[in-house]
Amino acid sequence: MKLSPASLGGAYTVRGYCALCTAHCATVTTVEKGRVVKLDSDPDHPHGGVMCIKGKAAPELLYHPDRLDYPLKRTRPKGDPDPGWKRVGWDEALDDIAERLLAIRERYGARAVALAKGTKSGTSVDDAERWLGRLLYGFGSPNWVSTTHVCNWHKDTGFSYTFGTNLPTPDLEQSNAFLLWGHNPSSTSLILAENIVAARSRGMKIVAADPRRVGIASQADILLQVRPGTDGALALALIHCLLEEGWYDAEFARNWTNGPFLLRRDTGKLLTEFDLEASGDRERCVVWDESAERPIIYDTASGSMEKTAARPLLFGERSVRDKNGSEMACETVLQAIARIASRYSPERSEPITRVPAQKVWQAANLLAHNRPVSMYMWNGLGQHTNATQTSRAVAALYALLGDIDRPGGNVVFPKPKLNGVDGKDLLPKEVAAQRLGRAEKPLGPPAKPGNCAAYDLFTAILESRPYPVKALLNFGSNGIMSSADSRRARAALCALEFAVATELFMTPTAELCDYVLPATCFLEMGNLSNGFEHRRRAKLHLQYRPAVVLPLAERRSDTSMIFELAKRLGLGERFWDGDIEAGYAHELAPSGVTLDQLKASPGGITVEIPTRYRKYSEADETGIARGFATPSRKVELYSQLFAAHGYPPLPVYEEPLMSPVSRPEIAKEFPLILTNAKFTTFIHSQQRALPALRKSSPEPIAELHPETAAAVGIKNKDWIVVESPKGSIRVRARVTERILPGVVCCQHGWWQECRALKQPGYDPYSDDGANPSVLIGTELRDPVSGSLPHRSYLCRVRPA
Ligand SMILES: Nc1nc2c(c(=O)[nH]1)N[C@H]1C(S)=C(S)[C@@H](COP(=O)(O)OP(=O)(O)OC[C@H]3O[C@@H](n4cnc5c(=O)[nH]c(N)nc54)[C@H](O)[C@@H]3O)O[C@H]1N2
Ligand SMILES: Nc1nc2c(c(=O)[nH]1)N[C@H]1C(S)=C(S)[C@@H](COP(=O)(O)OP(=O)(O)OC[C@H]3O[C@@H](n4cnc5c(=O)[nH]c(N)nc54)[C@H](O)[C@@H]3O)O[C@H]1N2
Ligand code: SF4
Ligand SMILES: [Mo]
Repeated sequence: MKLSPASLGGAYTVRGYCALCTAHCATVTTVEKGRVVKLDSDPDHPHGGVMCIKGKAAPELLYHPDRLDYPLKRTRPKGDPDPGWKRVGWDEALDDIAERLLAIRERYGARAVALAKGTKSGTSVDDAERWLGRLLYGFGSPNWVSTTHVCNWHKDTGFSYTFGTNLPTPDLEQSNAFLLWGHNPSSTSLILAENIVAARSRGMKIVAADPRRVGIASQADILLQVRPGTDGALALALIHCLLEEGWYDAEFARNWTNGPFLLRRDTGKLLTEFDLEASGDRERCVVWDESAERPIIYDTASGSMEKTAARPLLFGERSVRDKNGSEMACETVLQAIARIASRYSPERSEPITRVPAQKVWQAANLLAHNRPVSMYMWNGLGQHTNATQTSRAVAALYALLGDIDRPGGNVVFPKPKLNGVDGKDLLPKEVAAQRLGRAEKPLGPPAKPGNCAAYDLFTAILESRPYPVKALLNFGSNGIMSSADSRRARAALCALEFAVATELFMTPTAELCDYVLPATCFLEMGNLSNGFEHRRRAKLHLQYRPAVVLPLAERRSDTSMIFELAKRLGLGERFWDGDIEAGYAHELAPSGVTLDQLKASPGGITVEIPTRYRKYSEADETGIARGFATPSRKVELYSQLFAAHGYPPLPVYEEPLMSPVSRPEIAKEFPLILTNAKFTTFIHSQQRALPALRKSSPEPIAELHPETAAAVGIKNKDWIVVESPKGSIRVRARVTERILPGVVCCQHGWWQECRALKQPGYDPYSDDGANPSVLIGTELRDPVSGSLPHRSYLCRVRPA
């Protein structure tokens, strides 16, 4: 690697961005005498202006004495208290790893090798993610293990079943109201929080739904403090208000959603042309033309109505004559939604959600009368057994507000065009179909976008179901801590024939592998960034982030490990014979910007592409509006795909599978609702070893309301036991008015010690530990996405 001559001595600064979390804040790093001394925010960058304490603490991460510095090989059996780590050379390690993987492929097939990776939104494995895909799919395995089923699937793929796109970027510069749902960007995504605060200061209103009054939610005009896991009922309550009061966008609903499509009352399925004529097409749907008072056909394939001047009926029941001449009772999709929503009117859902009815009416009124509305949702909705339906209900609510892709709504902003390198095209369809979990979740993460859940991997390892998995490449994922049922995770890792971890630290997961390879942190490696997430201008911004300093000791970047491994696995040609910069040049080719230009522009280059709004209304080559990227080209309030797979096609509320309502007999002993949340100081299971951070959050805590605490004799800062029917942990009580009574909010990720501050580590498996993953099992899952109930389980608390 080449660094600037200044790296040889003196002081210099390097522009880049912090790769620790999803915010990717732009930074200026100062190096003195070859040592990184500080990181500041880069004010001249479209993703600049803010930074958090974690980014500021990055020098401690770079120089931490517990960082892994050399490739290590296990010499003693797994499960042995002493792994017998032996330092080995890079070539020896990589040669042996490649040989073992090829042998396993030879014996069991490529699918017996799985690859797990740290989350994009909270690790710098993000730098390497595209190359990891290329490696795994080039090797021939479909088994890409991620945490998307408890992370972003519900806001992204879940949302796409309604809108044909992942949740787009809120156009906050032009929004008059913002709906924040189960997301706390002040702690977890600073750039977004900054955008919201700026919009608020020019008058934008905020509605938030969160069981806790924290961050932006604490400044909201209306905060809906919802019982965890009942957000679907709350969304339906808001829908009821919009429909009942006529506050929805009727023009948008009529022209751009499938709300006017007719449903058969007998089957609840969409009425199709085939119901009306023997020669009719099952793909063509029917709407009721109010002007002519007759049914007309909507052709899904072309996106056109049989009659251009039709005025589709939005609400109501109609009788149509079927192909046998009998009358068939039908209603519009919107009529059916109105009926479902009326069962959750604010007054009726108050006992379910615990949100006062009057607040729900106020929130609906505020949103409807302060358009355009933009929104964001995330983890608070994604870790429940009903997460998919909740995401559908929130999407339906947003559809009724009509602001998708309008100025001030959530907008699909342009990004520079780059060549994709993630290797998805290398995997044959029939191999992708064998992905673990795909049979049970045909519309879930294993199908779209192509991810396995850790629990399905563990079943394949421990029970050879549906087939054996023998090896794991683990690139910076701490699966022991991030998956539910950490004890089973340990058993599975111990049962593997071969496992490799690339890591910054010796984590509980790395500890169970055969090789542990030392990875660089973001200050020691370069990357090509294709656009930033949260701002319109930043999406157009390309940047080459150089290494600030040379890698310490023998650390290497994941990207360089992948390129080297690829050569040894016979994939050299697909990896530019190991030349990473040739790979970057290939990616950049269509953008009009070269790697040399980027290197000469350290702050990056913004590619000018004009924003287009309401792209759904633009005509396609046939002259018809292109609509949305859904099967019907309409926003799908009714999902035909869901219907075809036996899932409820209309958004419905399902009570969480472990709740006081669904399991009253368990709730007698475990009366409190267990949820969890992230906090500003740490990312998942990381950074507990950094003194600057551990100082501010030394111990694991659980938040609970004064009433909840008093009922069992708990005082603020007491050590308490949090118990579920599955297990227990010990944490400190934080007694706070900010949380809904009856709810206990934990934090996950506590395992690492901080020697400098003499703060202990925590056993991931023990009842005396602090790992909330041992509190929930993996049996109860969302039927579509396989999400687990990290945020709606039952528990009780007592003083320790
Ligand atoms: N500091 C920090 N930043 C991070 C991360 C981190 O670990 N630490 N992780 C990164 C990653 S991978 C992700 S996915 C994002 C996640 O970012 P967020 O979505 O903000 O994650 P959380 O703070 O865990 O959850 C958001 C909110 O959900 C609320 N909540 C809990 N249960 C419920 C519920 O049932 N309903 C509703 N409506 N709300 C509920 C919590 O009170 C919390 O305020 O953050 C990224 N950034
Ligand atoms: N109970 C509970 N469980 C949860 C959640 C929750 O809210 N509650 N949240 C879930 C969510 S949203 C997510 S995304 C997952 C996250 O789960 P994981 O992706 O497993 O995240 P971490 O636990 O932070 O582990 C990431 C590991 O990557 C290492 N690392 C960091 N950067 C690099 C790098 O550049 N290269 C390499 N090789 N290693 C690196 C870190 O040292 C760390 O050990 O957890 C999920 N699990
Ligand atoms: S919010 Fe903090 S950790 Fe995340 S990118 Fe910005 S500075 Fe880094
Ligand atoms: Mo996540």
